[in-house]
Amino acid sequence: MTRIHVPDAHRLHPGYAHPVLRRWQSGPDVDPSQLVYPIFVVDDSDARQEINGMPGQYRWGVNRLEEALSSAVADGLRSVLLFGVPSGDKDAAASHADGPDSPVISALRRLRELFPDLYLITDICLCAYTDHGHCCLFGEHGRMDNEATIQRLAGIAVSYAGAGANMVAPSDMMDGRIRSIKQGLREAALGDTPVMSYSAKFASCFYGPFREAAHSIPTFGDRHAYQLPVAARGLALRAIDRDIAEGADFVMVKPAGPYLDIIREARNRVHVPVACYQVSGECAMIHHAAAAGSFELRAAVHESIDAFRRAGADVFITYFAPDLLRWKR
Ligand code: PB1
Repeated sequence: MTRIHVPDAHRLHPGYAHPVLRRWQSGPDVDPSQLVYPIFVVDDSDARQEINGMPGQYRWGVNRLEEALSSAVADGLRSVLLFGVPSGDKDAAASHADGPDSPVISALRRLRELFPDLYLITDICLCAYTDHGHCCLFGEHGRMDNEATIQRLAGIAVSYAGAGANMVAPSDMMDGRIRSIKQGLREAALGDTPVMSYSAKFASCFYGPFREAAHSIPTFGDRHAYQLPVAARGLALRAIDRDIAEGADFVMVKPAGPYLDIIREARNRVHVPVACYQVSGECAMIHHAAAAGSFELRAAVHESIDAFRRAGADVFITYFAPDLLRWKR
């Protein structure tokens, strides 16, 4: 057979034959300030509790937050996302979310002392604090009360912003919560607190380890009535548009890996930074597969973050943030 001639215009190898060129082809690297580390805080001030199903992650007491974060902050961590995990005191109104001894409020005050420059984001939701484990309040007919819930969420956002949160991030998926939270912050003279909306948040099975960590498994039913159907592209884009229209300063796609298409569409659609959340189940998958010898942990983590970056994400919420910063060092 005669030798095939490949025209120069079809020859791609020269463009990535060298590591320098492969770097050129891959776009800018992730800056440490683009990483956000989710962290769990509990009522027991001296706690350091391992989390089954989330290798390397712990529930921390306020007195152990320096131990939890000092190394990552020294490596360049700029931002954390706080999740409160109460030991008890759960009720239908999620009262402990912003009560006087709220774990999040205590953590905000301690972190402000420990790391004055650390950017503190608080998750805003009810599920860890309600006795039914849902992200909403229920009305007298036992149905989800969306309007009562968004009012409650606004109150929690005001409490957290007043206690020192730099940003609030509602993960509840109620309709109209961005407008409600923005109004509540404004009326409390906290209107300069930015809101990152979990706009495109899907009813994913990949939250399993988190629900174990946060003791936030619903006592009945599921969250499919308010988290997006996993294959619902149109609803995700409508939710993003709506939240922007209501004043969201940032939007998020969650989970990240199985939703790269939504990240890309969000990036092309909006003019605000797009965050993605590599959730507990995604991290657990990578950990367990690496432990089983399927691939090298560091390579898999970097590849996942590169995929989010290629899809257009600007902010990366990931439990691997401390690892990425340590490896970068
Ligand atoms: O890492 C994770 O799995 C995140 C889970 C996420 C936190 N925002 C929620 C998912 C869920 O349990 O439905 C918590 C919802 N407020």
